Amino acid sequence: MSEARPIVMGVLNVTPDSFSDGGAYSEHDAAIARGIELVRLGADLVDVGGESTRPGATPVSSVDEQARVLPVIGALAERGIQVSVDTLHAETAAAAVAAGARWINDVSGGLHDLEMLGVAADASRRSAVSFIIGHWRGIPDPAHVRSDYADVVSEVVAALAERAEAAVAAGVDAARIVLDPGLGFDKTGAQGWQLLAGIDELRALGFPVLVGASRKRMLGEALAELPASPRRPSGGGAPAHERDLATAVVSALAADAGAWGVRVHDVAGTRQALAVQAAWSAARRGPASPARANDPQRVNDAQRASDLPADRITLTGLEVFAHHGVFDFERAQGQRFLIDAEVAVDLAGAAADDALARTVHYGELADAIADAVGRDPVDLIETVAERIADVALGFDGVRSATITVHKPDAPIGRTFSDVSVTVVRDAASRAKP
Ligand code: PMM
Repeated sequence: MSEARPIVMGVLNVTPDSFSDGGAYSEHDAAIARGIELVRLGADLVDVGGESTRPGATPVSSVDEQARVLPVIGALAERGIQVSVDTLHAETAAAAVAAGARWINDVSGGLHDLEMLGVAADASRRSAVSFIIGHWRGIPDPAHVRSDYADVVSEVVAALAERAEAAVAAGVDAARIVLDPGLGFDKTGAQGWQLLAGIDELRALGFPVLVGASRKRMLGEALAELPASPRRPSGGGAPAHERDLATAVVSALAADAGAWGVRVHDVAGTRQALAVQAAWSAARRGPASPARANDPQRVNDAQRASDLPADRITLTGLEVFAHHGVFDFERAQGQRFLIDAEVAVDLAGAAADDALARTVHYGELADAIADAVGRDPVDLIETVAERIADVALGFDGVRSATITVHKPDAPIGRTFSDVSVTVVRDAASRAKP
């Protein structure tokens, strides 16, 4: 049983046939409008993909994929919308992050493109990007289904544990990893249900779990015996778009089973199902417990750990010349310090009103940090980081600050590329005595 509402990831497929409307809008405009609509309906983040991973789909080059998704990602991110990029290609992932995506969703978990883990690592370090690792056995191919598992739950759990380990070894921040059992990817319907029933074993790995059952064949199979009805006029297994009610039911059950998130096409239906699940779950916990399931602050588990809202402003590589250090020559000569600052702040109001006054002015933040680093020398970069955190938390609306101070020219008698410290501070704990 889970207390917090799972995040809802709205699916936005930007493929040539997804948005053909006779030419009233360009495909990009229509996709952007649909992404905004998904958020209005209750999506916490929008998953933008430009290549179908359905069995038998024609592969798309990463160049074509980028032409489809980057303008959409850029436009949505500019409006303060949390965006993930659904891609198998490292180049697309990197370009999407540069365009404003804050999540990389790779259904192959880095197996399809060996550069992916490096891109995810870089993005998680520099831009606080999260990495969704799907379970996968290869390009989906109707002629070659690799669903021969002796025990699908333990094998998928072991494979995802291995991928997560590889990601961490490559430098991905473990707090930003999400695991996905990859329903429908080389799994039969029955194996999909076993994986959902075994979600606890996957959660036991310690990472948030995302469920992507939306409109999938396993739902059609579960409905196959039912007669046609107004909502399922086709009856039987029903075409994909007639499986939204079944998807919403899975969302509620996944929430009850402790899923961190659900990836769905019909956001409104899933939000209704989650509201019902939340009411039931709150009553089960009793009146004394806080109804966290209704918490309007849409956060993910990784972020919940440090109680950060999902929105953030990130400033990286701010260079300041200063005289900190334990050695006299450091104090006398000075050296470069590079600062990364991530401040958690609710950006919804600023985005809605397009109002600078309702957000943190990043130019002013940069100036304030530079002033704080430049003044009175201290021995430790820990002290410098703490000082910057104080400054950042002084900006209106900043709920927490993650500050990294790099000292790339530190006096270390070995070849090295960087040394840094990171402090994570939140406004609530600062307020306490
Ligand atoms: N399924 C699809 C595409 N992307 N991403 C994640 N994380 N999990 C999934 O299960 C998943 C995905 C294929 O479904 P679609 O064609 O309906 O988008």
